[in-house]
This record gives sequence, structure tokens and C-alpha cells, in this order.
Amino acid sequence: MHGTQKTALRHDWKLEKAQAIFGQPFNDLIFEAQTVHRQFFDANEVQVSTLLSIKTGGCPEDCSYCSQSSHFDTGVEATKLMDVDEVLDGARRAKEGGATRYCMGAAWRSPKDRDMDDLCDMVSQVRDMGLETCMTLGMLTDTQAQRLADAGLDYYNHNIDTSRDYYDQIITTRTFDDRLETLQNVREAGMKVCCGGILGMGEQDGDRVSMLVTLANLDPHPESVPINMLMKIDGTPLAQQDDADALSFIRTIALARILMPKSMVRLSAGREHMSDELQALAFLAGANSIFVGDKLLTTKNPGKERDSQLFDRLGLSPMPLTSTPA
Ligand code: SAM
Ligand code: DTB
Ligand code: SF4
Repeated sequence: MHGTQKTALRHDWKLEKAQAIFGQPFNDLIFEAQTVHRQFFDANEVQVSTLLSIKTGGCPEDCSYCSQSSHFDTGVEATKLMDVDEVLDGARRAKEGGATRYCMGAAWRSPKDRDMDDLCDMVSQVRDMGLETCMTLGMLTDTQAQRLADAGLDYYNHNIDTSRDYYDQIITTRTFDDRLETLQNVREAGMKVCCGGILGMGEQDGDRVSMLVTLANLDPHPESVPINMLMKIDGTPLAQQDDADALSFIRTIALARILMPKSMVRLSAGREHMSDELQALAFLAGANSIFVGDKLLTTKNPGKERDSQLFDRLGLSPMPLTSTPA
């Protein structure tokens, strides 16, 4: 920190101010983001997570980007909740692959109470392996959130996906406020929050800024902020959507870093279609977390080989686990 004061964490961001930061000359924006980044992180370390879909497809929600919604014919086959042992095998492989966090996702509107015992077993046993745990299971009641927290769940992922104004263009089976309510239940149960969104769904820059202002005005900030580039899925309403401008994507990452200085900003879905150069820009803009492994939930992710070359080319190293579970 060279004796200078660290940027203060704020929760009173105004849209206009955030828009001005987002819209400044690109070089100035990247410099500001990188300056903030270096106050809180080692700029050459990237946190590594791995995803597993523990219950795939057949989801009653109509999220227009999603391969797992039963409203669209995407060819994804619906499965039942995986056995605990199978999930643990996956966690072992994730650890061998260098991940420090294991994120388990289910295609549900919300978990059924009858599933809670198995989910809690998964959490406590994955945690016992020395991995951080994350789940994303849809909406949670306060009691469900508390059960998962008591089992040792470190993070809960629940994305707001886009701006409040654009939300009903993307999803009609739940509201933006439903999402915020679950986030509050997660917080009150004492878990860390992972919350972000998707770019490339036809939203404007103003929606991207507005989404980040909503996140930055949560107190505390979400500890983890995934920024996904839409993976276009045949059969969904967004299959033919035009790509988001790549530099606007980088600006969004930079703004996330500036508004939420201490949070992990995850370069999430979409890396499969990104060049090394674009990913390098994302890291320069303050992204410091990725998913590794061949697969996200149902779509492709760059494999081990490509990612280790990327890390070598950029002189990056995996971030060691700081908050060791148990
Ligand atoms: N059903 C739960 C829910 O919606 O909260 C958990 C799983 S859901 C697949 C997790 C997140 O993945 C979504 O909120 C969305 O942001 C992201 N996602 C889903 N499909 C995507 C796609 N095709 N491209 C990019 N991100 C996607
Ligand atoms: C998040 O924001 N991105 C991850 C994780 N949270 C659960 C999911 C990405 C899913 C990409 C589409 C798929 O593989 O089906
Ligand atoms: Fe269901 Fe989640 Fe996909 Fe929406 S994003 S359809 S809630 S699995």
C-alpha cells in the first residue's frame, strides 16, 4: 500500500456517479480499477473454483438464458438430485484440479424440505475435505438458509442477473425483489453472498451499471461477484441474441472492482469463447476468480490444459485458501 490510504467501502453509490466512472476513457477506467485492485489483492493471483450440477434440468422457472428451464426445448435431460457419494467424488477431483472452492448447483425454483438432509450432508463432507463450499439452489426460506449455514455452507450463489428495470424481459416466474429477499435470508443466516449477473442478454450499458449499483449498495457487499457472458443455448429465447460488446464487458468488470473493492470478481461463464487477450484484459480490469474444469453446469469451459497455459502466459498463480474451513 506504500503508505497511502485504502479506498473506503461505500454502500451509497448513485447511478450517475457509477455511470461517470463506467463511461470515462478506457485507459483511465482500467488504471482506476487496477489501482483499487492492488490495494486489496495480489494482482497476480486468481481464485479458482469448480462447479458441479448436482441436479440438472426440468426447472419450473422461465429464465430465458437457461438450458435447464422446462419451458424450452434445449435437449438437456432432467436428472434427480445426485447421491452424496457422487458429489464427494466430484469434490475430490476438483481439489486435485487445484480448486479451493466447490460450487454445487441445482436447477430448482427452491429446494424441497425433503432434500435438506442430503444437501447438508454434502456441505459438511465437502467442507471436511478442506474445500470452501458454495451452493446455488434457487430461493431459500430463512429456515432453509439457517440449516445450510449450520451445516457449514460458506457461500450461497443467487444472481440478480440484470438491472431491476430489465429483469421482467428475462424472467417472468419470479421478481427482482424475490431475489433480494433470498439474499437477505442468506445474510441473516450468516453465510457469505455470491451474487452477480449475465451480460449479452440484450441489455444496455445503463442496465449493467444499474445492476452493479444494486450489488454495491448491499451492506456488506457480496463477497463474490460473478460476471457471466451469456452462453447462447439453442432452444432458448436468447439463442440468437447479438453478442455484448467485449469492451463494455471489460468496463463492467472494472466498475465492479471499483464499486466493490474487497470482493472477488469472477470472470464466470463465457471464457470458452474468449481469447487469452480478452481474459487478460478482464484480469487487468480487476477480475480475480474463475471456474476451472471442462464444464460449467451444462455448457463447456476451457479445460485444464488451456487454463494452465493462460496462467503461464500471464504469470498468474492460483490464490491460496485464506479462510480455511473447519
Ligand atoms: N436455479 C438456481 C438459480 O437460478 O438461482 C441455481 C442455478 S442457475 C443455473 C445459476 C446462475 O447461472 C444463474 O443465475 C445465471 O446467472 C447463470 N447462468 C445460467 N445459464 C447461463 C447461461 N446460459 N449463460 C450465462 N450464465 C448463465
Ligand atoms: C454463476 O454466476 N455462474 C455459474 C454459477 N454462478 C452457478 C453458472 C454458469 C452456468 C452457465 C451455463 C451452463 O453451464 O448451463
Ligand atoms: Fe432454473 Fe436457475 Fe435455470 Fe432459472 S437459472 S431456469 S432458476 S436453473
